[in-house]
Amino acid sequence: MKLVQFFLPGKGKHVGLVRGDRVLDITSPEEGVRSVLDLVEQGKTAPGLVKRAEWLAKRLRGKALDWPALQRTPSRRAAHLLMPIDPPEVWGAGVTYKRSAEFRDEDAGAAKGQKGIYDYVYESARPELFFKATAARCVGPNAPVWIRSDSQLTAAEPELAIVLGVRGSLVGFTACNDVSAWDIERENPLFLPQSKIYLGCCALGPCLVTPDEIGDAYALQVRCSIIRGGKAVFSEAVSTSRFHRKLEDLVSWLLKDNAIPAGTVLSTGTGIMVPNELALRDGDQVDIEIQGIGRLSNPVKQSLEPRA
Ligand code: DO4
Ligand code: MG
Repeated sequence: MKLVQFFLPGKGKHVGLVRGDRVLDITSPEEGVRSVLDLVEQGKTAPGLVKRAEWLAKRLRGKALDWPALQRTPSRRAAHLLMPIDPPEVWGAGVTYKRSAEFRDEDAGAAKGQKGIYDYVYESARPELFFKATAARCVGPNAPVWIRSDSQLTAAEPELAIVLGVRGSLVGFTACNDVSAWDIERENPLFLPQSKIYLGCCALGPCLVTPDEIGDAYALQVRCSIIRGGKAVFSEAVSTSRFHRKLEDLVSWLLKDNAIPAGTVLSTGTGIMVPNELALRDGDQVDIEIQGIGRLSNPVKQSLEPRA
């Protein structure tokens, strides 16, 4: 099952179930369903979520919209996609692919053959988990992701993300751009939170796909393209078969001595490292396409001064 959130002019946020090229409106304030987060809280687990959404679709026989028509620049005057869930929390996992560990250690100046901090974490039983964002810091499809005003080297990090239900059950998958100010991260590892967490640091979408529909989560192609001046200046793909951990393992570390609310998103780390020369620029567009999920497209904006 694929679920989305979309905006309707004059009405606000609605919940949709994607069926082919159509999106069935399954919003039901009477049933307490105004958002995908409401559905996740009610369904609790993936089967519960699917059952609840199907029940609403059958009962409401709501209006259907055109899926391609929702894929447009957000505007108050036209229906458009929103992020597929408003996550109470977004967490990130790091160095979960060898490429991410090698690239980061090289850039941190670790001598060849020597274990750097990233290689250490790649091999360690304890994964790197960091707080990434709240819903207010995230954007949905076709809305701008931001380069912070004090960064000259911000990169896209294309990642498969999982959505958690109650007590850490896995209820869905989505695509995430863990936009990161690498220059700030490289200056000192203690600056990581500032490289990761700021307004517009995270894009999610285009939909939430439940586990029954995604198939093998360890065999998905993730592709990232950067479009500049109408041309793709970067396009690379990785398979999640190169993911070094198990999703359940990441979730169990996240839940240790921690209260993780339903609807939390955990982004699982990048296996594609965009070269430094292709750091994001104002006006770029980042496309992240994940097999079974679809394409998450976002324009890039440079913040010129700190925003309130
Ligand atoms: O350790 C820094 C961040 C790692 C990360 O975001 C990733 O590997 O995707
Ligand atoms: Mg990342």
